[in-house]
Amino acid sequence: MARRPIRQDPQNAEPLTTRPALPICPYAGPAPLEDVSARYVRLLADRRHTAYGVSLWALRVFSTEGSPTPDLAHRAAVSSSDDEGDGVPARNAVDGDPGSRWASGHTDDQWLAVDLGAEHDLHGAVVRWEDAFGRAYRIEARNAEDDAWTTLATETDGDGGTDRLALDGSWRYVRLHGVERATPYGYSVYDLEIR
Ligand SMILES: [Ca+2]
Repeated sequence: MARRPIRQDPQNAEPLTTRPALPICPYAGPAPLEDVSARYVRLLADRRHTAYGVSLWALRVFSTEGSPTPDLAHRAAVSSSDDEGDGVPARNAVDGDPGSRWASGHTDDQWLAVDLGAEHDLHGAVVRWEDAFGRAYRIEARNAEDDAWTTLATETDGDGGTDRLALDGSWRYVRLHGVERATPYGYSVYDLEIR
C-alpha cells in the first residue's frame, strides 16, 4: 500500500480530500480519503452554507486496518458460568472500565458469553487478563441459543497480559471458554473486546 509519510505537524497539514459545498444535510455520508497513514486529521470548512458557522453532528475517521469495527462487546448483554463474587460480575468484562474485572469460579471449565444483538462480521478479540489468567482457552461463537458452539480461536499456552486473537465469520453470540487456569483462582478478565 502506498503511504505518505506520517505528518506530525497539525498546523501544516495538506488536505486529504475536498468536497464541494453540500446542501444542509446531517447525514452527508463518507468522503473517501486517499490511502494514507496519518496521525492528525482536520476538517477545514472554507465556506459556510448559511450565515451561521458550520455545525457537525459527528466526524468519524475509519481505518481499513487495525481495528476495522468498533468493540461490539461493549455493554453487550453478557452471561457467565459462575462468578467468584458479587464484586466481580460478568458485566465488568464489557463495561469499558479498564479497572473493573470479571472473575470466574475456581474451576477450569468456566465461560463468559456476550450477545452482540445480531450477527456481525468479526475480525478479532482482545482479552485483557488480570493476574489470574487463562493458560488455555477458546473463543467460540454461534448464531442461535440452541446451536452448538463453533471454535474460532484457540490459545493453548497463554502467558496472560493482553491477548489478541483473530476471528472470522459472521456471528451473534461469542464466548470466552476457559480450558485450563494458570493459577488456583478462576479466570479474571478486565476487558473482553470483540471487533
Ligand atoms: Ca472492565
